[in-house]
Amino acid sequence: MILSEAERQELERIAKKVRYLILRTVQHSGAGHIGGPLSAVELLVALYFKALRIDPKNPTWEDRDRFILSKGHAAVGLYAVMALRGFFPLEELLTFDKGGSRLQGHPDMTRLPGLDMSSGSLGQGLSPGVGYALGARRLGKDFHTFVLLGDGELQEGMVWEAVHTARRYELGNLTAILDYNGLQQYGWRGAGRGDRKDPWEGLPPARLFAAFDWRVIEIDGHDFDEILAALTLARKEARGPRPTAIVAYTLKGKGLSFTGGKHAWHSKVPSEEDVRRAIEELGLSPEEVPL
Ligand SMILES: Cc1ncc(C[n+]2csc(CCOP(=O)(O)OP(=O)(O)O)c2C)c(N)n1
Repeated sequence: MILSEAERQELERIAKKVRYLILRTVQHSGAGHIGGPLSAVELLVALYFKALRIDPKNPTWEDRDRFILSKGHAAVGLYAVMALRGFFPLEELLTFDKGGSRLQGHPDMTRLPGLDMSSGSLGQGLSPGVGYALGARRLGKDFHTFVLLGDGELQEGMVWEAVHTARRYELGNLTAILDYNGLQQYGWRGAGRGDRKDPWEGLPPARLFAAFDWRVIEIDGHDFDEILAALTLARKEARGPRPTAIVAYTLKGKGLSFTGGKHAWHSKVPSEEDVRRAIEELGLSPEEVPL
């Protein structure tokens, strides 16, 4: 066990607040994603509250760890975590997806300090991750680069070019985290779109990363101890030649009875009633529901 009981409880409390903030923000803006952000909550909380070397007061610090949300449609989850971590005021979440806002529907690094890459066009985050990791090696810096991917986006060929390049340049200082919830925008088999097959059936991503000689760690992506153990291990061998892939098994829409495992919530806008129900299910007190 990596965490004390008190630390685990604290992280779980933060995760509940993040889930509420995701629903409230999307309900308020009238647009956004729910399922993908909810499945990545524990991964994002573990990164921003424990694993990443960052300073919210100095978001452009040269020696900070780099984090790229390659599954950029989960931006609202990242913003909720960054707000709670002190990068910007919580109320700013209510500007989400508005024209002049720093919090665009997909991350825009030219607007919000603290973002290391703009993303949203799936498949493009690992390549700049390779760039950061290679840059660190060439400059003799010890920051680590983490990239969060969705399983659907693994269908983009550019991901695999980056997977190959990272091993070819021996980037042990690069870690890809796969939010493997098994659902994409429209789900798969029998999900209302005919009989399309899960593209990874018979081709488990863990095996594919291993085939490129990455170090692969498989975890429960909602278990803070497992997540933090994997992130610690990934950083430990950063001087070595093998990048690390953390394959995190998750549930799309995790945390609420009406969203869990339901691809229909990929980008559905919650009603006020949905938000009220979420607050109740999460067991949040009035002070924990600030917006
Ligand atoms: C290149 C590209 N094609 C399509 C989309 C539209 N889109 C956004 S999210 C998504 C599904 C992504 O599935 P997955 O990577 O598994 O993410 P998650 O289930 O974690 O939300 C699609 C098709 C996009 N953003 N970029």
